[in-house]
Amino acid sequence: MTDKVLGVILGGGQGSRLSPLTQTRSKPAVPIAGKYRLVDIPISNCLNSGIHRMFVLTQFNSASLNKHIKNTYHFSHFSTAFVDILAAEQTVQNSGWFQGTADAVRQCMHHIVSHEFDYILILSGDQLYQMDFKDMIEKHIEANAEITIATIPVTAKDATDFGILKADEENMITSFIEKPKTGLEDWVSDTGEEMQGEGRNFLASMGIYVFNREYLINILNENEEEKDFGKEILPRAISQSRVLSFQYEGYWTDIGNISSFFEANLGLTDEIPKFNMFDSNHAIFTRARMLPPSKISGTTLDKTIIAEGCIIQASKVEHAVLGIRSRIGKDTVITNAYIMGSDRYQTLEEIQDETGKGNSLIGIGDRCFINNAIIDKNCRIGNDVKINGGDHLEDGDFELYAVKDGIVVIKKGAVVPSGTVI
Ligand code: ADQ
Ligand code: ADP
Repeated sequence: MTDKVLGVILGGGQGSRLSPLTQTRSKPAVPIAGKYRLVDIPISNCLNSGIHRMFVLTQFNSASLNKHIKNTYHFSHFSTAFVDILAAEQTVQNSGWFQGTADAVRQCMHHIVSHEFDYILILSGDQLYQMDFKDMIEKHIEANAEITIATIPVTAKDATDFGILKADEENMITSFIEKPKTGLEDWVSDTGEEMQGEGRNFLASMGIYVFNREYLINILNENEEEKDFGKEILPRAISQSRVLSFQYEGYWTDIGNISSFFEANLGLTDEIPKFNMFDSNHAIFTRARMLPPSKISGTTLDKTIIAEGCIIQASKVEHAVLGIRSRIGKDTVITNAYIMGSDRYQTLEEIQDETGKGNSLIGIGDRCFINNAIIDKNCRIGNDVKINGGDHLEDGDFELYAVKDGIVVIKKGAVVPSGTVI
């Protein structure tokens, strides 16, 4: 049945909420959990569900995204599987960017329809979850629905950030509102005893949709002025067709902004993380890099994830994710931080040469203190640098770093001189 499904991953608009991580790369290429990229999550969910053909739609066709997809997702010549990137492109009919999620799919339709499929699975590119889409597609077919929306119970506090809906006793959606700002009391649903016990009384759209092929083609063609699924296409569809709610109760989180991105990454260091990277039935695929094992000396480690190829001499690392090829100098203390690592090692000659000139090396130097921070790739943090994020810092965007919700984000490739205090 999943061979009749084509996956479409919405790779992101401008990604401004994740800036400065998206300053030099597209959103799907943002590194997470020390060794993966955001786009690996929906792609892995598709592959684990038996969906082997998918497109990634992106506004910016960055070199790093292309390289990652090309180097990671290889399939046999005898299989029909593929993961292809479709970037916003100028055509005779269209000169602009994707104007919204539905517009992105509409503009790529001429590529999409050249494949055979009965159902199209539309996914967001910025969510952390492990879901088997087979169940959802089965329910969609059984219910003879035109569209199925995956839904999850949320609290009143979260409800204003999502599409909220109500369904009848057969789970057919009767009404839908995108990100309601007022009148929330009219949108309470019976989400079951367990969810109600947690105060999760509202059914939110997860931004995961199954559409019947012809239905999607027609609704997009007939309503060309409608650019967005959540704001326009879905409310229209619900008023005129069979739209099913598929309720999901596993772990799922939207990682659209810096603080949710930070929390999602550090959450992986919990004793039993809600997102389980160690589950071989839901493996997360990424590029195989053949890096050496990590080398650690003189360090007290607690609640920390360390990717491959790191060289760590810090005195303490606590509640942190250290990405591939991270290098951390002596007597440095790192707490509550995501260090993304780097793309290469420096040679011994280069290290000698740079040290002789008094330059900082790739990685983090000696005697530094780093707390509440994200250090993007390839940064050179000198010695005796103090980076202490927290509520005492005001949000702002500077040359080397930005502060968002008290989290300091050091920009990719930034050179932070010895002795700097942030
Ligand atoms: P949002 O996530 O706020 O709400 P949106 O900004 O439209 O909706 O993004 C959906 C996905 O599409 C994201 O992965 C985003 O990066 C991507 N995207 C956005 N604009 C794009 C463009 N122009 N080109 C390509 N990709 C683009 C949506 C639904 C809500 C639902 C939440 C759940 O509208 O109803 O509750 O998802 O997270
Ligand atoms: P990002 O991961 O930050 O989006 P890219 O994917 O574009 O960045 O860069 C990663 C790739 O670039 C790595 O595979 C690495 O081989 C290469 N790379 C980046 N910087 C350098 C450099 N200074 N020297 C050699 N290779 C580099």
